[in-house]
Amino acid sequence: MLRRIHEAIVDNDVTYEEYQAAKQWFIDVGEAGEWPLFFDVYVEHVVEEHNFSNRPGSQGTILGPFHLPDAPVLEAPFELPHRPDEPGDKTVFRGRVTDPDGNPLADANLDVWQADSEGRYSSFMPGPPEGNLRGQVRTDADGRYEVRTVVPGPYTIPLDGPTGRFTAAAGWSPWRPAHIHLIVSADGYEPLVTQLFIASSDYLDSDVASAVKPELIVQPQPSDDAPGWLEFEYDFALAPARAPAVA
Ligand code: MBD
Ligand code: FE
Repeated sequence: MLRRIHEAIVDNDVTYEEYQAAKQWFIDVGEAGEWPLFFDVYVEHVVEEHNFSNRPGSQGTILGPFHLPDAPVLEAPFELPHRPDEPGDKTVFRGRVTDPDGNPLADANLDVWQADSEGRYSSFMPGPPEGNLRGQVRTDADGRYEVRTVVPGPYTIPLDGPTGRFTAAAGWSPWRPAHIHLIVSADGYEPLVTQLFIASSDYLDSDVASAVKPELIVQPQPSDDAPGWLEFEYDFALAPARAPAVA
């Protein structure tokens, strides 16, 4: 890291003024508590691509800064906790968790979290109550799962902080397209950290976090048997664990 910084200073003829401005910007990122945001938006996708490009099974993408462990494990009807008047289009998604050959994984866990229809994550932004739109579900004996929720809205990084100022200075869009986060895990398999992107969302081609993959785009459609609901399907295939668990 230091070698790259030293090279950049020489290559770009960095002045003392620029050095002091850069130093202050780094200090500002820390004081604003934006290092998790900055790293996950601008760095994590390369780590993900570099480490997992040859992994069998479903595509993953970045974790991001808004996961919280210990979300409640849901019982049927597997509805993510939400406000009584939760805004947004109701949607149900379902599918199977399998190994790379399509064999079902029973009792796999899907840890699901997402922004509300206005792009706000509970516990990180004012608006939604603690625990909103966060929960875990388990697959049944056939590896099937189901989740009821609302379609999230696109998310923008805070515009008034150092990460937002950096983004504006570069002339980049600060938006992420609407997405649902998941960590899919099962004993003996690599956990799959991924996101599902809503096909009708803006910003699919300009994600500030560079985390969209075509395989991860889903298209919620009006449900035939549940009027007023959208629905979509998604199957997850997990790669076998790289090393046996240490006793
Ligand atoms: C998000 O919602 C997100 O998923 C990532 C990766 C970075 C910033 C905000
Ligand atoms: Fe997110």
